[in-house]
Amino acid sequence: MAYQDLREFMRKLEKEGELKRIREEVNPILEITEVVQRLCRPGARNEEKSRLEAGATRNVALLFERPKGSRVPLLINAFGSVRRMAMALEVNELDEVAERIQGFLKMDSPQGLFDKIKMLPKLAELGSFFPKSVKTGACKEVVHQGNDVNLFDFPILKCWPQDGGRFITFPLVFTNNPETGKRNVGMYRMQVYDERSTGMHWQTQKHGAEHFRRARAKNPEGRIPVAVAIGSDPATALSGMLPIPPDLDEMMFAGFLRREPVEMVPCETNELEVPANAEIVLEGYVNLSELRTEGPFGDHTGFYSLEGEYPVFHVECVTHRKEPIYLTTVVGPPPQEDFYMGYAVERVFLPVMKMQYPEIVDVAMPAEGIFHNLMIVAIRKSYPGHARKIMNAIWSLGQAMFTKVIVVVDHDVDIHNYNEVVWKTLCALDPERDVQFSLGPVDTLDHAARLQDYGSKMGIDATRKWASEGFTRPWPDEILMDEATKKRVDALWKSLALDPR
Ligand SMILES: Cc1cc2nc3c(=O)[nH]c(=O)nc-3n(C[C@H](O)[C@H](O)[C@H](O)COP(=O)(O)O)c2cc1C
Ligand SMILES: [Mn+2]
Repeated sequence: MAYQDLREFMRKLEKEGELKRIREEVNPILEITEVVQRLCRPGARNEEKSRLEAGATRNVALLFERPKGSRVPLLINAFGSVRRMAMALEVNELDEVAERIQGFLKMDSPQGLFDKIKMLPKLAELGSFFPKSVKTGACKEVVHQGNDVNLFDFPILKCWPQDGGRFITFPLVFTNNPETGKRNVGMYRMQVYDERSTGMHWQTQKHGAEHFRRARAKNPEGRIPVAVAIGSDPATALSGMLPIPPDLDEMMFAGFLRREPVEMVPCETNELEVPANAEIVLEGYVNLSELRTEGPFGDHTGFYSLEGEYPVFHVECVTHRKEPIYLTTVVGPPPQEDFYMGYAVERVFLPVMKMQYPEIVDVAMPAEGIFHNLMIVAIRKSYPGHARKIMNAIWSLGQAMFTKVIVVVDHDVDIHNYNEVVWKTLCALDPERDVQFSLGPVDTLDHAARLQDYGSKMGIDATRKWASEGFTRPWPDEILMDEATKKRVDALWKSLALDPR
């Protein structure tokens, strides 16, 4: 059974020792961030065990029961470890989700009748994940309209000292494509300007921004309806960050992840639908002619993203559950909670990449690469120029287009061992020959790019070079001891008395 809502996930976290309640009053202005920092940094996957052994504070989810200035409790770091991400998706290992996706991808275009019949149960299963419209739901337990709406009822964080204000950091932003009517859901931060308006940080290449541009092209003076859900069952809450193609409904994907359809309820004041189990819903609109300065904001690059001009969301109605829980997260110097979300995306979508490019053996995105700055790719190289072909493929693959540096290595490099990657990459490199530059769209948050949203990328071909690529010298073998010698030393080992006693 899927988690029915955020509370059920919270109870599970608490039962498993993965959540701690904070009864002290703590200020959502900066203080909560600082508490979270002391739990989750440094705390990269590999370090976790040694930190625990050293008696470091445990990286757990936190429920602040008394955030200063609000009656609403605040949940943070709920997804801030590989274990909690796996719990959120109800698997033991994230690879299990990847295997399920692979199962569906394999059922491509069956030829014979029997193949078609064999596929039916899978297709029916897929159909059973479609979101389901229901009349009403828990998110409607309390309704505030008009002057009754006050965003400051909620313990919205000011995360870092130079932030331009308080930011809603874990929203699901709902819009419909003005041309196709198809739904999009994205996680885009929202700077609170006053009781009833916020920024809408739709980065240029994201689907929400595309909806805005298409609607504006039709009617520059008009507005589009927008709804925001905060806090839902974990798969639904996470679906807003998934890099899936435009017009593919994130709510369908959430249904697939939780193996149960997401129940959707109509908004009170516009035609959009939101998850029935949401803790808090904001309904309103964005004027197509209005932009306002947004930021600065301490971002996941570990630097402040600069001020920019973004659309404004006007809130007309707030609905919430009785005693709602405010779900949020902090981004900042890596690794933070969003690293684990990104890591789950990397693992879950690997089969999709492999399906399109079967030569890809594995990919790794180190936390310090902030998702878009560095991707290490291992390939089974089978023709000259293959590494460069994969770079170009990645630069044209959905949000992987943002990847600033791609390092392509041979299939026998353990790309999750960054020491090995550095060693073998540098050894395989003739820099002038093996580095390739390209121009294209870059992440809006890249502050080093020559222009916002546009800049250069670098690919490093760190594979073994072939004669067919013009490399005429012999390529040396990697040094490895032979098995017979290893066995003989195994037999000798004890008598050498070299192990610590
Ligand atoms: C915590 C967090 C905050 C994010 N904030 C933003 C943001 O402010 N603006 C943005 O465009 N993307 C942001 N993203 C990334 C988007 O959620 C992600 O690119 C998503 O795929 C966008 O959905 P879309 O493809 O439907 O546009 C954020 C991601 C996370 C995990
Ligand atoms: Mn989308």
